[in-house]
Amino acid sequence: MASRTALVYDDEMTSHQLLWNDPVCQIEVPERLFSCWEWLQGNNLIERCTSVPVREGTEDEILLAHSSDYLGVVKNTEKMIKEDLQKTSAEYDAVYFHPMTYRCAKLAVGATLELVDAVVSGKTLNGMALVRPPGHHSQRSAANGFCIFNNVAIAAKYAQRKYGLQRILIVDWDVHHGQGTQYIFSEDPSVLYFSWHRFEHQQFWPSLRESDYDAVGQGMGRGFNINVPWNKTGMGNSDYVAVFLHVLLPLAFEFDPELVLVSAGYDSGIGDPEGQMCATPECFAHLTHFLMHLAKGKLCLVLEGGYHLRSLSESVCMTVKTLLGDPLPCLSGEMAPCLSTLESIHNVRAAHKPYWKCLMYEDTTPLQDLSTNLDQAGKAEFTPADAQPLTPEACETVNRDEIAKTDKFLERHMKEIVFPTPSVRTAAAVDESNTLLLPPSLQTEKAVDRKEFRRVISGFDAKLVEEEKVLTSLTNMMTVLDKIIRKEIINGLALSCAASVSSAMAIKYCSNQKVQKVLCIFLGDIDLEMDVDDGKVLLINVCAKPSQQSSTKYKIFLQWKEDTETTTFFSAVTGFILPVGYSFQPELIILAIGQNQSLGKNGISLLISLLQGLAHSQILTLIQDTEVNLLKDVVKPLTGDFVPYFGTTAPALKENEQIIADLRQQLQQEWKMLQCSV
Ligand code: Q9C
Ligand code: ZN
Repeated sequence: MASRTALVYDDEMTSHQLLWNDPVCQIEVPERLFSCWEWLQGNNLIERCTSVPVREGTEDEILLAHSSDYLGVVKNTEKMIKEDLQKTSAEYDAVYFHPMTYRCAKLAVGATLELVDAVVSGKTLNGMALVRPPGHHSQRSAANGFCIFNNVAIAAKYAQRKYGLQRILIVDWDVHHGQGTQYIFSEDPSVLYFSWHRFEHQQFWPSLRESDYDAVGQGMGRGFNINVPWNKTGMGNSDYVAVFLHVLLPLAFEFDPELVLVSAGYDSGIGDPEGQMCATPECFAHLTHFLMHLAKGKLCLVLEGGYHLRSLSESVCMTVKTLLGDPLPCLSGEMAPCLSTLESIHNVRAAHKPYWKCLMYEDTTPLQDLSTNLDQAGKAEFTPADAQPLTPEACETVNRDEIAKTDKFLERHMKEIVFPTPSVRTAAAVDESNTLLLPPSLQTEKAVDRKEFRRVISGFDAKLVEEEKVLTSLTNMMTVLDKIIRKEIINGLALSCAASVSSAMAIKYCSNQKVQKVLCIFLGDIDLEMDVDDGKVLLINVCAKPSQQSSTKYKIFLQWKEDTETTTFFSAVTGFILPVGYSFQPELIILAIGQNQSLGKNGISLLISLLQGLAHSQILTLIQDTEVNLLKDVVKPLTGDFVPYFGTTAPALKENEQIIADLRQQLQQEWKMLQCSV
């Protein structure tokens, strides 16, 4: 059976290389590809993917995004001697040509298009192309920034032409601005282009005015170009996730793409000499995971930059593992975006307010140049030594030391964050009569009678549990929960005749088993007082009836109306539940579905799927037996077989959005990832 993830690679693309001394271009080396491949091999990831052979992109395909004059120029370099190659290279900014450049650039295009074919045709669900030279700086008639042909731009045009796609999202997480891609689609509303990039108030290369947040697209394309400038270096996991949650995802869900292409540059990762950012490899697992929830999962990643070999390779492995559906490592580090990030988020949201329904109730105007005056806004610390000119030899030494430092950090770090994946993903415990509702592939658990279980149960109000039926459903639940805690399974589900009692007892059991932090999301009416006062449990109750109690740090009531629009649902998930979850950093999640929950099947599936970015994907789902019709919608995301689809959405009612905005306002000092403004 073909694997769900395509991998496109050919080592011939390592033959393009720099033939002379050039300090600007020397980081773009063939080892970048070799290294990724070796690390994928070392992690046994290659055999888990569907291998797709590369081909050359044709002239017609290249002409989808480039002029024939420019194609001619590149073609001519094939026969050139070194001096002429050097001369042609000098006509462009930060580019080198080699006799094999034309061939490799054609292979990079062809590899990308083969990936698009595999994914759009449905042969695979998603995939990655490891290519050189990269593409996103390349323009209609110009090479730029190591890029010859714009692989991703050509891919978008190709997918439109060949498959008639009407909405394509391009996510450019490379640390540089893909100005080439921006130019190609700036007037095109059928391609939504998102790029974040090191900008430093236009001081950083390519230092363009049009890389700022107020470049939103032109003509018909207004609103379809999203730039998030990084005005400081040292941005890390929380900054990246905050921008995804508060900028990219809301707009992307509303845009409703049919295909997602990623300009996957890893120079935004830790240790990269160009980016000077701090995002650790597992961050790319989370970014990938978020994007897997768009376009029915059709996701194609194409390598762009990334110059620290180990950081690049670890991050590529994280990306591919996530595409394959493996559980995600937790994000490390304190989860709070820095001030400069908040300012950028605020500004992009304000600039895009006229074009997107999900931003229509923002009351914001751009904060012009605020962070220049905010000295505390930055994260990275620079010693004066960084500012002094160094001799080439001294530079070499500093660089070598820097590289080694990150190598060492990553060696330790990856050991800390990755834990062995249980061989069984999902298990379920339901009573006999409901076993038939489960897919036959699912591992089913028989309740076991254990001393620890009885101890937990006996600690509860006796009349709650005197019934035989209740007792069985509680033991069912604890059997599954216990396996999750012991890491024998990743996630599980249990039917319960009293979801409130089951949740309370699951929480108690976790505490007995020394699980430090539990996120409990309860959908529907809770009919008993839940004790969450020790700070180890965070309870979010999404419930139709307005709560008598007001929300506190560890007990949050989110009022939900039966007819609440999908738009509001997305903003509740990306703008509230996930930010709170990412701030809390739970070790385990309990999701309970009780009576009178009003989210809808598709919504519940999406929520369960996205929550798997937290807590090493360890999640116990409890379903009240009256809601047994939701079983299928719970199992799918747990087993990794959920393909989200919502279609286009209507604008939200202000009063519904207001409920979320008020809660965010109230809690953003406690849960810092909720912040989306300064
Ligand atoms: N003073 C990619 O990451 N730096 N390209 C130029 C000139 C060029 C990066 C500095 C960086 C190009 C695909
Ligand atoms: Zn780059």
